Amino acid sequence: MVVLAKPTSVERFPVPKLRRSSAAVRFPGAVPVIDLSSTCAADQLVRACEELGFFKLTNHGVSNELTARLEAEAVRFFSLNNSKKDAVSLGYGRREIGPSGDVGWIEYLLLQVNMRSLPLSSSFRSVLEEYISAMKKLAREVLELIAEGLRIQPRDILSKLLMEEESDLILRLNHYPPCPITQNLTGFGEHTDPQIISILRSNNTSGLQILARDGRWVPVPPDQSSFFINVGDSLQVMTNGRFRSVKHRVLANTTKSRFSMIFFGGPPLKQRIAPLPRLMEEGEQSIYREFTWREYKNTAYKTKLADDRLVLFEKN
Ligand code: GA4
Repeated sequence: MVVLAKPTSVERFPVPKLRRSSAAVRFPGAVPVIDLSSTCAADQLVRACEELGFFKLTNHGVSNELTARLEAEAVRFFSLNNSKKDAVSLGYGRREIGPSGDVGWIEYLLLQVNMRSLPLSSSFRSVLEEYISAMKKLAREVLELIAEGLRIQPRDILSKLLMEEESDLILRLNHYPPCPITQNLTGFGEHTDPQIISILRSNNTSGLQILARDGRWVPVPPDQSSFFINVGDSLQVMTNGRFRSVKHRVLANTTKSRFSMIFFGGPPLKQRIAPLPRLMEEGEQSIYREFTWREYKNTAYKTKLADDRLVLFEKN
């Protein structure tokens, strides 16, 4: 059973009106859809990362059965009573997001991928491990295609950052319970992801929205069999602002639960985050001052969810 406190201090947002954005003109249907098996995938990925920082991935090779198994475990977990869920002291959260006072109509499990001993059932743990290796493989494939599309070598210049023993990988399982009494309630407030890339899969309940370049919130229709990928702040820096780390948010649904699982790919803490020299044109200067992933992550955890964290690292 899910018991969240009353949605008193969780913000409400006006419903966005649907109009065509400039990105929608180049990508009919607002969100670019990229077929990973297509021969044009590399170029399309780069274009989507530049124009929107967000795309939907089809023909990704991850079995629906694996996702369904993980979702079933997550549903089972979230239906436990709160005292049992609270006992998973590392990782389970309800309503509070981050340490800076942000709240949402949500409960979640936030799992550091390299953390071995979680007090979860063995069936849950084994499907988690399978899913995480599928996500690492997919992240590798996407990042290698992006390097190909950017015409930079070596091919694993980006993907290797997520494949190291100390890479900072997170899996987040979110449950947004229905909220029948309040419309347009925030499930997860607007924010950008600090990492390199994020790979999201959800059930068939709407709620996710992305911020288009013209300032409009664009609803992303759910698609249970596809993944949605977004550029994170670190990839924006590594491309010196050529790729966009897209702002996104989730509104709670009045009738249906939304479940989502997101894999966040971050580099090792000691990794320096800076524009890739191979991408810089002659005489081009970095927009950002130098920093490590540790420094960025520590700063992120001192900010509010909606803050623009990258401006703190821009050169004046
Ligand atoms: C956003 C992306 C991931 O969900 C997350 C979030 C993290 C958290 O929930 O603990 C943060 C948020 C996220 C960015 C700013 C800080 C940290 C909450 C918050 C207010 C796990 C992450 O890595 O950064």
